[in-house]
Amino acid sequence: MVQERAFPTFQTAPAQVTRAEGLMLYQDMVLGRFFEDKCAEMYYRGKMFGFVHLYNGQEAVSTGVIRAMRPGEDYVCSTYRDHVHALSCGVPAREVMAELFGKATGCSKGRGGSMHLFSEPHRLLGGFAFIGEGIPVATGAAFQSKYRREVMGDENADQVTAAFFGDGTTNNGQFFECLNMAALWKLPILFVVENNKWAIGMAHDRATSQPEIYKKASVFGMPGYEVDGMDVLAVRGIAQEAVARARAGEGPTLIECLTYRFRGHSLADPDELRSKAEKEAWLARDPIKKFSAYLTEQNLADQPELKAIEKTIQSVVEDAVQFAIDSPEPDPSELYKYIFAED
Ligand SMILES: Cc1ncc(C[n+]2csc(CCOP(=O)(O)OP(=O)(O)O)c2C)c(N)n1
Ligand SMILES: [Mg+2]
Repeated sequence: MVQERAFPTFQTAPAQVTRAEGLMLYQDMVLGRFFEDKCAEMYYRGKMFGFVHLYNGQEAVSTGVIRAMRPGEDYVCSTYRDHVHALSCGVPAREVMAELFGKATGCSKGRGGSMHLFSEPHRLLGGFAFIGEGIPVATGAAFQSKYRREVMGDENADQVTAAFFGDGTTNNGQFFECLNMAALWKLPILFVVENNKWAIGMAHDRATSQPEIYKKASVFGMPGYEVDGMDVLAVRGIAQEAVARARAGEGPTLIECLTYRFRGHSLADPDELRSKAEKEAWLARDPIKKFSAYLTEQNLADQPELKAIEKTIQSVVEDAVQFAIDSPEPDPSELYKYIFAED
């Protein structure tokens, strides 16, 4: 059994939220969870093809970071585990579901599928099948913001970029090269590690010489934080600080979110390698249950209100499925369309 990393004492007090912010964060996490549960159902009913990687358990990271940014203006770069990042960015559930069904109405016009979600209006730079592939893309996006602002004099070019990737990916070269460049050029970027302890069936502690990933920031002279990735307010607090620093021209931040995926690596993974005890310990930290309890304890919402949100989201997800079913397949005569930007 993999030894459990001691849960650290986190540096920041939880961010204070208003009732409206709290409900917005709750809604976003519930959307991520319900959408993914529905994906599993549709996958096993043969509606989706290829690999489908779900995000259940990690919702506080997507919501905590992306909802601390300016959706539609700031850039987000994801991985193959990208559906929930897309939803937090504001890509409509209909367009994400249709993409997973390979339909022409999908956000990537049915050309991408699960691992290649993309949305120009929502500044979603992509899901990427290769691990680490998005890190240089995100670094480039951050570079262009800074270049437009400082070299071309565009004062509106103050966008921040967030690059999401897993623990396993931090052993790849792109991670180190991009951290170096981002620190050197003080790029406006958040490197967000979703440390869910596993890279498919490889335990993080067995694959890396220094399992505390946030410490790797220090060799680049960059701030590095570890945060409870099951606590949306803790993630949000750290993300807000990092976004403010990036926007002020003070450069990048590495944020290591300690989290866990509640399902197997992909829907094709029987998930037999992780121990029952480990899974149960992390299930008890479910970020949605934790935040629901917080909202009611703080009198920001009551149970019927939260149930009403869940009901609304359930219908959003059902509607997305119906939309995907009713949508047309891409037209084979348009196979070469959308290969170049001018299309
Ligand atoms: C360059 C490259 N090498 C290997 C793979 C095969 N692969 C797919 S997922 C994965 C593990 C990644 O784990 P992690 O970064 O922790 O992300 P998680 O799946 O846990 O979110 C690997 C090695 C790949 N997709 N790309
Ligand atoms: Mg991982």
